[in-house]
Amino acid sequence: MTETVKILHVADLHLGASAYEKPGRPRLAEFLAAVDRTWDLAADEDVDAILVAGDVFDGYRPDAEVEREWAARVSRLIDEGVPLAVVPGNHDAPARRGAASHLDVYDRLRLESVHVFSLPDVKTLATRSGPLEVVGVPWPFRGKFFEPGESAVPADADITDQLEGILDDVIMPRLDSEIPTVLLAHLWLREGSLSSEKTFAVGPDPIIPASAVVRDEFAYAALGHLHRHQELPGTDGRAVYAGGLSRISFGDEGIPKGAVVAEVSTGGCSWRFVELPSRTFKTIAVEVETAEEAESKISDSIGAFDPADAVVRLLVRGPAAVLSELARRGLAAHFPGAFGFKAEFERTDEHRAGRPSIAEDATVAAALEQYAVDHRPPKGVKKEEVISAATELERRVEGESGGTG
Ligand SMILES: [Mn+2]
Repeated sequence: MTETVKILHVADLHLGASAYEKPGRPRLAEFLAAVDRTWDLAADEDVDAILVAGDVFDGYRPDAEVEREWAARVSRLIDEGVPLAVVPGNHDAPARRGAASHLDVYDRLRLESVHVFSLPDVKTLATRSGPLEVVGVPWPFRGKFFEPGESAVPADADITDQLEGILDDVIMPRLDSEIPTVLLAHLWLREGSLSSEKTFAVGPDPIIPASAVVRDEFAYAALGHLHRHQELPGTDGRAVYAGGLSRISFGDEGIPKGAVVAEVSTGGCSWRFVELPSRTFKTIAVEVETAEEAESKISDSIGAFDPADAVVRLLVRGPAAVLSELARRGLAAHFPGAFGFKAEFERTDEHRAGRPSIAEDATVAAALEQYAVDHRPPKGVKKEEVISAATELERRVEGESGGTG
């Protein structure tokens, strides 16, 4: 009979992500607690190894605090005798050729039970249940670890070809058929679906077909990058995105977060997804004709939903004059105890050009709110950031003119 190795697969921790943070209320503790719960789950399940499929950090220059806390979590696994394998994701490393990831530090320390794949490679983990082969594929930055082809920027097809070549020529011949093998990769595989309904514009992310990397020799493919937990179609249920550990933004609204516990052998695998607690993101939409009816319509829409600790987005549709009245009043009071709140307005009446709708005595914040109602903010511009920067500027200017020097 063949040995069975039990693994825990997690991805996209994004330690250091700061969306919806407020002064004095950082989110790092929340993201770290999610890692701790995952490690607790691994201990409860008595797994033989933990595989992290990339995006440990939210940025390639993590704060010292973020790095220290990640190191503490790596250290816990060393103490518990659980081997850890990690592939850097697109958030973990700069795109520049030859640039290091902060995760590479753990590779250079040559820790016996900690394995980092800075390049595609195969490593054998010594687990309590016997050896486990891990084929690691870090995020394929265009031109980073692939030789550039004829064009300076390799196309997705070039990256796919080169990745297939590395697997065929370098990695697959080295596999031991007596040992269970898993793939650990941070990749955007074409068959996957995104966490949010929005489609991305063509960007720097190479998208490759699953068939290029999910080989028959792999009992299981532990994937990271797409923040929606899913089993990839056409892979006999062997290729799985863990789907992220924490809800970061509204793209994660309603999507379960957690880890996958899998049992793998040379004969195949079985796995199950374990949902772990994560912050609630909730969108509430209302349409109003008058400012007077807004209160009751919003209350009705909230219903039994408890906003405590949630991040709430209130979408209000209505005539511009009503929206600007509501923006002036502020709507956050409807959601006591919410961790984060934002209101978004969509006008239902025609925009009459040349009609100024910003009051002369409006504050900068109110004027920008109204501007955002009248005009769609340019792509990539976040209304909240502009308002917060403008408010800070206003505060500083006032502070200077009335300050004590
Ligand atoms: Mn990613």
